[in-house]
Amino acid sequence: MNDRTITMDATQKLHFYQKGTFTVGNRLVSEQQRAVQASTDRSNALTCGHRACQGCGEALGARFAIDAAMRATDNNLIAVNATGCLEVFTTPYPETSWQTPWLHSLFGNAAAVATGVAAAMRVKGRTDVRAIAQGGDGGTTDIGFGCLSGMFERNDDVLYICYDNEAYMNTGVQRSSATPPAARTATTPAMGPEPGNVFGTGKSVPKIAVAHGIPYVATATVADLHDLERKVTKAMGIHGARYLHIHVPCPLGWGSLSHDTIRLARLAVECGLFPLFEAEHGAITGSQKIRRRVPVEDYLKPQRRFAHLFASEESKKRIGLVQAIADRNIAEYHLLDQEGDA
Ligand SMILES: Cc1ncc(C[n+]2csc(CCOP(=O)(O)OP(=O)(O)O)c2C)c(N)n1
Ligand code: SF4
Repeated sequence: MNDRTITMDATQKLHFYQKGTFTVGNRLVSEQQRAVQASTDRSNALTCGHRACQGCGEALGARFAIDAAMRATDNNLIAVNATGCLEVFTTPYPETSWQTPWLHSLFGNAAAVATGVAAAMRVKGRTDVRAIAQGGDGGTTDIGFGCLSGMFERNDDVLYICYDNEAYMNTGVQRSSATPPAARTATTPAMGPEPGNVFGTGKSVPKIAVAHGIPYVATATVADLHDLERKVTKAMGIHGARYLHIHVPCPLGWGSLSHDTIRLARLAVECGLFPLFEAEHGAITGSQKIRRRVPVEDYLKPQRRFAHLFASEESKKRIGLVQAIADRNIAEYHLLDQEGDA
């Protein structure tokens, strides 16, 4: 029986995407469950004409996230953007692709600027106008980390969205503290006995956000835009500090094919390397089960940044270290149901 047959079965739960075929789309689910993009009255936060690379996961993630936030706030939204690809490709002066009030902050202070926006709206009595801050993983997990932690601990009324493409892409693919182990970047070359990014380094900002005890934290992926929209909508229904960390493949930095962006994002989830979870007030409240578990090789192999792992039998042994990380995530976030297939 193939997945198409399964979707015809009234007893089978329909999903926004189908495992096996990797088919994705609104036509598979009921009208009420469809993504904002299926609606002709969508806000279209990020219009065409911007200069992102073909297949840019960040452009896709931002469009869906900000569209969902605009819808949730009845278009009463101000977005603050850290320096990075998203800022550069959407706003080459004097043009802009944004259909919402939008401010460019410094590279490292988007969280603080959005806090100021929220405070200004409060002073003006415009509590209906909500603030969002957004940036790449470099702007979030490295240079903007102090401002972000301050925003969290003060419980400022801001949703911070990190678009995690796992390196500083805008300036030529330098390593960030979100770059995965073994990945080749301009600053972690595939040379020497342990090529690529060093194992045991980096940090999980979603986990650190949970540790701040803020009202809402979630991870999301461009492989499941339906789930991403749901999380943005939920976040905008809450006041106080909120954090959303979206996994966004970058064809240029990852050395992947433009048409593989969604497939890679999905494989990252299905191998366990990018766990999808939600947390409220310091406690994990749920995680999304892996629907069809795959070995990490399936995710690593199509990306040139990991090509050195497949160069020799000796180097292949290091794939086991990456698999161990995925296995730990699967156990920690309970990513498999009892049968091992959700
Ligand atoms: C203080 C400061 N240092 C360095 C830069 C140069 N710079 C601009 S964008 C960028 C990298 C952005 O990386 P990331 O935040 O991961 O976003 P991405 O481009 O990957 O989306 C850097 C280093 C800057 N603008 N300001
Ligand atoms: S370098 Fe990566 S993140 Fe930047 S526009 Fe291109 S695909 Fe998107």
